[in-house]
Amino acid sequence: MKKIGWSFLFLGCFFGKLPAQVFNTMGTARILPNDCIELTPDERYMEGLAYHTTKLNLAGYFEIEFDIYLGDKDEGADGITFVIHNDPRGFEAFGTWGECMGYGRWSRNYLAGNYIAPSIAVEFDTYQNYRQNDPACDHVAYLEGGTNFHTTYWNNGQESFNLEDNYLHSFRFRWEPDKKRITVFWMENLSIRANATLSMMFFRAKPK
Ligand SMILES: [Ca+2]
Ligand SMILES: [Ca+2]
Repeated sequence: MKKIGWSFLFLGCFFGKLPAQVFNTMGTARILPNDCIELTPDERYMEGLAYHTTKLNLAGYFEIEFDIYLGDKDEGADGITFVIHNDPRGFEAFGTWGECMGYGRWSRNYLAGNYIAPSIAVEFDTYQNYRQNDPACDHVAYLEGGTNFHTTYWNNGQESFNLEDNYLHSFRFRWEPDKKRITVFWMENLSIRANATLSMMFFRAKPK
């Protein structure tokens, strides 16, 4: 499959002020003056990451909310990932570009190259890649351990589901520590409910 697009394109718009020092950025990511972060420009083979510098306490309940914009080109690629990790590289951690969306690695069984782990992630995928078991439609999926390979996905029940519809989309991520349960809302629709199964190492991580 020929790559036709760029690594990922994302504008996360936050309510309230977005001071630049709250985020560590890498690659092409940049803080915009309108409380948004542009992860990549509309160009091919770009990769950008932005990390919030406040560490999460996984012993407590939390929700994280922001808006996502994936452009207006249905043929675009590849999408973005929302990642929570305890990778020893900290704010320097990054994954592979292209179909790995700055998070994962080329093959789930090949532990080489760049990937973020231990970690959990949600992908907003706009391009079908057979190696990652993607469906033909755009989709939202839950990921773990630095691989984009997934066996389930959410497309709002629409085979024509399209994330690049030129709209801002609300995203809400809920963490319930007692159940180790992740819940994801896309435009207030329940899109993912998953139990984090991977890496007790990750969940043993001491919050700071
Ligand atoms: Ca699309
Ligand atoms: Ca994909």
